[in-house]
Amino acid sequence: MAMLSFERKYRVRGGTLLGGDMFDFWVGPFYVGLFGVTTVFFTFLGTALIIFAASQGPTWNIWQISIAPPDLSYGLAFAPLLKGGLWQIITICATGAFVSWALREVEICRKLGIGYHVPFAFSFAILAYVSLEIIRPLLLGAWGHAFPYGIMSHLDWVSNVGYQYLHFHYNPAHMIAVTLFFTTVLALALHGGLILSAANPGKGKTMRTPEYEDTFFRDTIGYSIGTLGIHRLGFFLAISAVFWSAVCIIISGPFWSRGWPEWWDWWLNLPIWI
Ligand code: 07D
Ligand code: 07D
Ligand code: U10
Repeated sequence: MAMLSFERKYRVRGGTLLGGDMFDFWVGPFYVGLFGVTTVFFTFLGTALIIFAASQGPTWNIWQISIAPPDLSYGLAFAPLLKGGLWQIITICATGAFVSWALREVEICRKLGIGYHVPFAFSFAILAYVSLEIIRPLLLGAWGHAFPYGIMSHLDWVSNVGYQYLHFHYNPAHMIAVTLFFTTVLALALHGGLILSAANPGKGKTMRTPEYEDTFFRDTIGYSIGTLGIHRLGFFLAISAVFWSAVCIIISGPFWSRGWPEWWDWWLNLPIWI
């Protein structure tokens, strides 16, 4: 890919976390870095193992391929390759690839002299994944509690785990997470809509400045959070949604093993009713 005219200015040496300038170069549009190499290593190994595991299974149907964690009876031990061992190595590769990707983002931020907000946000997605695949199974004492790698089978896992707690919607942290996800989407729709309405008003019309954007919301709801503020809010909403998702699954099992509707009995048991 041709180098864009402005890239020469921004493609500077330095800012690496590890490895000095060993891999401090670009291939086409991509910055490499030591963590680019580790990303490629873990991704290739992980993907190859997924393909190998699929080759041992009953189907090549993309929707039905499923690489399951070991049976609960293995507890936290290593399992034979075809009995969940592959799942265990794939999990190491996936975690290695996600963390490498985040660290490569950090190096790029350092080169550009910008904040670490993007890798910080991505680290919340990694936290959610690690909560599901590592932290919760560790707390429950068996890798068999983790979700399997398969497009439909991971949905079966979500549904099964949901019904294990009778009615997952009654999980209070799930409620907070769902509300935050919905609010994130509302905020993005409002923001995208507002920016387009001012910056892209249609042929022949003049583009409007941020004061118009502020005024729209002051006229409508009496308050404008401002042009920087809406990005802070979006960032906060999105990472909070994922944070509360991690909380909702970690408490299910390790800290609450009955149905979630029952958790609300604390309300009926308040001394004020007696
Ligand atoms: C749009 C960025 C692009 C990413 C894409 C996903 C793979 C998997 C692997 C065949 C928004 C690439 C997919 C690399 C191929 C194999 C072995 C991101 C965008 C396009 N899920 N989930 C999907 C993952 C979990 C749930 C789709 C991953 C939890 C539900 C896709 C993980 C729970 C539904 C997918 C993960 C859960 C989905 C679309 C990891 C709770 C759907 C994802 C690593 C979070 C939806 C058939 C998307 C669907 C869906 C991937 C974890 C629930 C296959 C990689 C266990 C209820 N999930 N998921 O657009 O259609 O994300 O499923 O944690 O309804 Mg899932
Ligand atoms: C885990 C993804 C991490 C991804 C990473 C990157 C690649 C590279 C490459 C594209 C967390 C992967 C990258 C592979 C790809 C290329 C090139 C994100 C992760 C690191 N629920 N529920 C949630 C709702 C019900 C249940 C979360 C709604 C039922 C269980 C969210 C409803 C029952 C679990 C949520 C609903 C049930 C959840 C998911 C409605 C089932 C979880 C978001 C409207 C009968 C999961 C941490 C998330 C969770 C979770 C929403 C219904 C069960 C808040 C809106 C009642 C068991 N549900 N749910 O966490 O908290 O993303 O996971 O009914 O485990 Mg739920
Ligand atoms: C935002 C914004 C803003 C902008 C923006 C954006 C947010 C202020 C200024 C950005 C937003 C968009 C562009 C909108 C669209 C985005 C989404 C909908 C999000 C989802 C994104 C995707 C689905 C795209 C995913 C694509 C990826 C992850 C790229 C894949 C990259 C690679 C394969 C190469 C990665 C490079 C590495 C690891 C470094 C090392 C590189 C090399 C050694 C050389 C290159 C090597 C290869 C190509 C081979 C590597 C192979 C790998 C990794 C494994 C592949 C394995 C297979 C089996 C295929 O706010 O406004 O505007 O723009």
